[in-house]
Amino acid sequence: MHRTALVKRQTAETELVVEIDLDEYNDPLINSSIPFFDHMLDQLAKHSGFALRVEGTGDTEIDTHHLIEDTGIVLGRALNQALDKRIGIVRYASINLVFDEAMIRGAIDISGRPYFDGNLDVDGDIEGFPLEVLPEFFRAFTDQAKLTLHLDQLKPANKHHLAEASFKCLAKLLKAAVKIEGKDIPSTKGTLTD
Ligand SMILES: [Mn+2]
Repeated sequence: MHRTALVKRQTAETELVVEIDLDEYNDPLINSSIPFFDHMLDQLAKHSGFALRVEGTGDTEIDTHHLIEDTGIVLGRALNQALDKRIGIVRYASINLVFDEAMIRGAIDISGRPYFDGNLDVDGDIEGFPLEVLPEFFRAFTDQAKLTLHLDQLKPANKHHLAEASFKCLAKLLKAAVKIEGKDIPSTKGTLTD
């Protein structure tokens, strides 16, 4: 049985739909209304191997911050829902992800405990994608997905490469950590959701 979820969220600021299948890959269906963010979400879909649909609209005439952060919330909810009780998952993964001069050291624990830590250089803006939303996106995502994520930038990097390496790193971490390798919940506590 495939692990899937469909999550919708509407507020006065944004409206989002995320659909995910952890056990099947399809061409990504991404339309966040922010082109560079679409490029990032395409990376997330492609390199995680998940079937992913993200549709978003919002008050981007004010700032793209709301929509990008809220996408993290809804993506996190969808992942949490698809993982259900997290039975049999690998749980942990770590990787150094390089993109030319950019290098991100990432580690994940699908632990049930929301935690994000990282030292990403957040100066600057790429076509309506302010880099300062990167940690906001990852924090919103980990809060809702109930997992621990560390993304550390090891070297100075071009902004586009840095953002893209971060999303690719998250994708590869998720791909490895959600794989099923057993039949029980990989925790001596007996739960990864509480
Ligand atoms: Mn690119």
